[in-house]
Amino acid sequence: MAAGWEPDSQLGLGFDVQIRLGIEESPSFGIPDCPSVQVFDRLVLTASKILHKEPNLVRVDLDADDEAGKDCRVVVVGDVHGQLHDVLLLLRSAGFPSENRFFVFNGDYVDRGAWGLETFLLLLAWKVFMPERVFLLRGNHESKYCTSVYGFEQEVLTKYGDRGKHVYRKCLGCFEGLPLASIIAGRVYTAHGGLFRSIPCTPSKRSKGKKNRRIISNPEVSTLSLGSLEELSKARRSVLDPPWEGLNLIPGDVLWSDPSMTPGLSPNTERGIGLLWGPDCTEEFLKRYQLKLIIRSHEGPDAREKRNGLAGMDEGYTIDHVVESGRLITLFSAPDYPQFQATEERYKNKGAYIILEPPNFDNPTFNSFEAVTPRPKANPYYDYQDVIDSDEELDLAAMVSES
Ligand SMILES: [Mn+2]
Repeated sequence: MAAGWEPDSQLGLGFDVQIRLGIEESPSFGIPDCPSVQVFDRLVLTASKILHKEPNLVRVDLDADDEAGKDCRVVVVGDVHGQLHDVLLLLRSAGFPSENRFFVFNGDYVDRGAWGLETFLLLLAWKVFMPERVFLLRGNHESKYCTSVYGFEQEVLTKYGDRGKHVYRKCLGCFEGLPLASIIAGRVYTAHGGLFRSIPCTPSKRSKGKKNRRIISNPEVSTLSLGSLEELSKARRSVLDPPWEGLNLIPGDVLWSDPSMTPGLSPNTERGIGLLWGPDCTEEFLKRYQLKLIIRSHEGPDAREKRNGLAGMDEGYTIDHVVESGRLITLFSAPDYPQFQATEERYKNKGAYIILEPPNFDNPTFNSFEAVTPRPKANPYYDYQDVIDSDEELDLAAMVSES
């Protein structure tokens, strides 16, 4: 730990975890041991307190007219999925967070890759260290359902042994605090999945005598309309499993939706949750809020292989919609994804991050990067032979019976 810092201070805590994770000590990308349960508890408690206080829609305000704002940059990062070695490469390439370098992460820190826990803790350490510079949004994988299928739960249980359940529970609690979306410099909207529907205000119906009351709101396809930032701000985000009904539809959409080349809004039948939205919706959203750019993530090379009319993810990003008011971009930051594959032929995709610069922060610079080689060896924490590649065909029936 750096000399002169109180061990219990936030600065000390952030660096303590980083050092334990080998950030400063293993330039060879060796993957270190996880921090002790004691350090884990302190980090997660401190980070959770900060995260839960943030609004659903965090505003990353930069003022280029301000002397300090002139030199600021914002780095936007997409899915990283537990590929710690590639995250470290990304951070070294983009530069670590600093007074002038902001970071917005678009979620999906865990699952599939073997170091979801280390990745998440590293980012939490940065959050604690620089809460006004590092913003961590939630991805659809920061949920109980996904982590039970795609490896993170098993990873934690394996790495922490008899304290594993405790650690996993604390991680889920922390996921609940992650905000859903950001607005950067008043011009750029970012979220893991993207746009979301409006929820018509129908009074919730109680079915008398039944314990399991449900908010009845099942809008017909024809009544789907684009939601507002006000609705997003009011949504309840502390629901971890894919929220698929009532007022919780908004977080579900923000985390699970995908763009489409077909105009309008429609249910995302491929994923079983969220929406598909067309270029007209991108235009409507940008225009309504005088935005220039939407940066969303959520689709890797596997997902893109099956999407008609949308580009592949070879370079780690795609420009999906170009409309009058601006653009819609998909950003994916896990190169050579997924870490474990059943087939011999790999996608060999690059990962990418985006840099937004003054004066307007709305003209993105794309930085594609190759995966770290040689690929560090690890064992998977899920049955990747049997689990489908992308997050499709969500098993809603299983979720209902579990909850
Ligand atoms: Mn995702």
